[in-house]
Amino acid sequence: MKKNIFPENFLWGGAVAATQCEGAWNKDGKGETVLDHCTAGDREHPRIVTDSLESIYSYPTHNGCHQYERYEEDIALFAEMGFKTYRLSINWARIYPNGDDLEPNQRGIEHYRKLFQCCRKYGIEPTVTMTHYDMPWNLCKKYGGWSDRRVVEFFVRYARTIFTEYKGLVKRWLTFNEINFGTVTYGGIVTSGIIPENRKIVMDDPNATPEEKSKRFQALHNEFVASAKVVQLGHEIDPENQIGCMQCGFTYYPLTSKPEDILAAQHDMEIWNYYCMDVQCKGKYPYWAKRFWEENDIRFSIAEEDLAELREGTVDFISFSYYKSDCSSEAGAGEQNNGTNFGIPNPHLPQTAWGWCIDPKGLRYLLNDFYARYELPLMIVENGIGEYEIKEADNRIHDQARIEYLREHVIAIREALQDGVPVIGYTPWSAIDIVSAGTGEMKKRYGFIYVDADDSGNGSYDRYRKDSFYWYQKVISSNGENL
Ligand code: BGP
Repeated sequence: MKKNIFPENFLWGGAVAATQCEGAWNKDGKGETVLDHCTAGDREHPRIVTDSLESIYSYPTHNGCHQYERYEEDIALFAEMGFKTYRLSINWARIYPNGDDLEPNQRGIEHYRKLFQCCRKYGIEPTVTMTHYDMPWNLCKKYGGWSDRRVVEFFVRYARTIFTEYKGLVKRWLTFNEINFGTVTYGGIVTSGIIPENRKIVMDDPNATPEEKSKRFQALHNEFVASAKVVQLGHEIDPENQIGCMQCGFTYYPLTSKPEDILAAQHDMEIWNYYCMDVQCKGKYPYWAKRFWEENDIRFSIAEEDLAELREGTVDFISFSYYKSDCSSEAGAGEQNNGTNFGIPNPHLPQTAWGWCIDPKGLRYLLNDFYARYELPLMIVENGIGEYEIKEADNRIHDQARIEYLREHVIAIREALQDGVPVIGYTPWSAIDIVSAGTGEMKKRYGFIYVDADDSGNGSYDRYRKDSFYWYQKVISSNGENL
């Protein structure tokens, strides 16, 4: 019989983000975050950024799935599934409500302490994202988000607080969620904290001015410096800390075998993946960056001491999300981008209801590609399928599409392990139904656990095990043998 390829200590689990699951958006001293100020949206009505909170009070992001109050129940369910790890995030604005406060909010600190203790009680190791689309709104308004260098020190202060408070409870950390996706994209606000001029959240604006682009790349540079400082600080405070970067894993294939398309795909891989990963994993900007900045009129300042800081603060491992792959062509994504997709759909692949190409082989490809380049352990911290789902009269939820999607991706991970890639864990998105980051909808469901809630906040918010819950339980108990 073939030996099981998954290592014994493989980290099976599930993932969420605070702003999407907690709710309690104005409770216990929490400050407002960037996502609190994003309306819900869909293809016809994209999300926008607004100053007003009242008009969007009932939007799903403010409610999440009520995990702030119901975390004990949720963690018990995760334990029932057999989770070894739970990937969640600390909401920055619960600890430093305005971002630039001198003292942290004790009630926020205590909340996460109890939550982590609860995980530990069930033998679940928390994997904690330090910031996942939750920049305090005050920092966006007052400082222009990460484009202001002072924010680096605010983040370091926040990191010091959480490393110190949760020493011994949390040992695996991720710095910035999808740093490449949220900041490089010119219209993005969620990671950069830069409020776009027109308040529209588009993914990639071909009309962005050199000033706008420069601001984004300055913000990204400041995040890199913050990440490098925080990695060093985390190691000082507890040498057992393992600190990783978190990247949106983009797989780009050439649309055709035309050399121009091949170069376009290579270019996309470089900009969207390696630009951020090189800095965080190798401690330096990629060799082609200078030409890229020059040709795109991107100008920003790199302080004298930054380069040394980047060299010293490289990460211990790589984590990334993987949902789909796209194609690149000489002509660019153009109209097909439509503000909702990011690249050209692959004619050989099926798509989800939201138009994302389903491509398990692309995960094996990316795992090999990242490992060949960086030789660091890899963790897939998001992977899943958004679906419209219904709870049947007998309270069952038959999410067969999810089971198939995840099964094929677990097979891809197994292949990569056989290839020799050190994959350390897998936390599908999402552990439980939560609000979509992209659209702000509750009806785009990803979880193993169904939450009885709709987009207007109606429903009991009670939890129900989906078919995928029982499937994943078997996968974990057999350590990936029984798929
Ligand atoms: C990633 C984010 C998550 C998450 C997921 C699914 O980009 O890190 O926060 O939500 O995508 O995307 P969506 O919620 O838009 O379907």
